[in-house]
Amino acid sequence: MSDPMSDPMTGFDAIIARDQRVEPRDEMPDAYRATLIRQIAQHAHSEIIGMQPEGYWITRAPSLRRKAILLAKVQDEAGHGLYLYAAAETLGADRDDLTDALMSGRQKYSSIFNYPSLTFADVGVIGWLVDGAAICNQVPLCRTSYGPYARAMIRICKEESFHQRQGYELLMTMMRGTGSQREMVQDAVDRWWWPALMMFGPPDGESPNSARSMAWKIKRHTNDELRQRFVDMSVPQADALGVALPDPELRWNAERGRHDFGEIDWAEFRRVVGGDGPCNAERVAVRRAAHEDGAWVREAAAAHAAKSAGRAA
Ligand code: FAQ
Repeated sequence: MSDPMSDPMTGFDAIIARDQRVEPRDEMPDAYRATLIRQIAQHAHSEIIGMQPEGYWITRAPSLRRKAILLAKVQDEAGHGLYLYAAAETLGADRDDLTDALMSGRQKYSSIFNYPSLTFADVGVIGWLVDGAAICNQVPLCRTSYGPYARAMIRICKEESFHQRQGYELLMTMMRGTGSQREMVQDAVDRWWWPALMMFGPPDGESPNSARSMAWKIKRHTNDELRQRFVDMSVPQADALGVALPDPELRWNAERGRHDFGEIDWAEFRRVVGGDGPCNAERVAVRRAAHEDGAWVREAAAAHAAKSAGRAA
């Protein structure tokens, strides 16, 4: 490690080189700020839109226990969205503008949430695979170079670990149940496996942001590295569960010490990210309706704040 006293580098470059954290008060290149706002906003939007596929099942959960667990999980996702929006605000982003960017399609959210949740087994598979992929991608973000984002990720990752376990536990229970329950689980795994692999983003050769984000230590691993890690992690979990992963090319490669896996349908990924997935229109419409329905809450909160400020003055 370099000695800060004899290191001629100062400012932003020095913070990055010494693996310290950039804080909101520090000077930073405009492009660093813009990249972070893009990534953090996309991440926040994903958490908020991500409440929908599971939220649908809250009133349909098969028992009070399952309903309470699911309600808590979906509430956690709302909380993650809020921490992340707050982190984006420390970079100068405006919250109303971010909300508008989501609803107008100016900013993206994760492709994964544009797929439907057809049965209650999907709740388990979302926990196992979607939260599992999210953790794999997000644990390294606890060491991302921007302080407020890194600190938000620590708490988010702890909660995502609970989410992943609750999904796996639900699937374990279903796999010990009836034949049709086992079929439901396998069907859900078949539908979510490939979209979960797409969560890690385009292949490294087609990822325009990776090189610069790695140099700035926003990202600590490339998209393909994390995707491979997720595949290697999931195979023994699928075996323990007793489900098959829907990829005939998936096999252990002793030479690489990793699993080989089949080609992802990148045309599907581009379609879904481009707005033409199975549920894109519905997800955005539901978000817009919720925002409009909540207008009176925002107005009341603003009126209350103005009144309190008036009283204090
Ligand atoms: N979907 O150059 P790259 C969760 C975009 S949270 C849609 O590789 P980058 C919790 C990308 O933004 C899930 N768009 O980009 C939960 C870029 O856009 P641009 C969300 C995607 O940023 C669980 C363009 O493509 N997690 O699941 C996707 O270096 C259960 C080029 O890509 C995060 O957001 C995609 N899959 O790497 C909630 C984690 N992939 O520049 C509820 C933080 C890429 O054209 C239930 N984000 N794009 O506007 C990251 O780690 C990174 O942003 C990556 C993409 C790895 C996602």
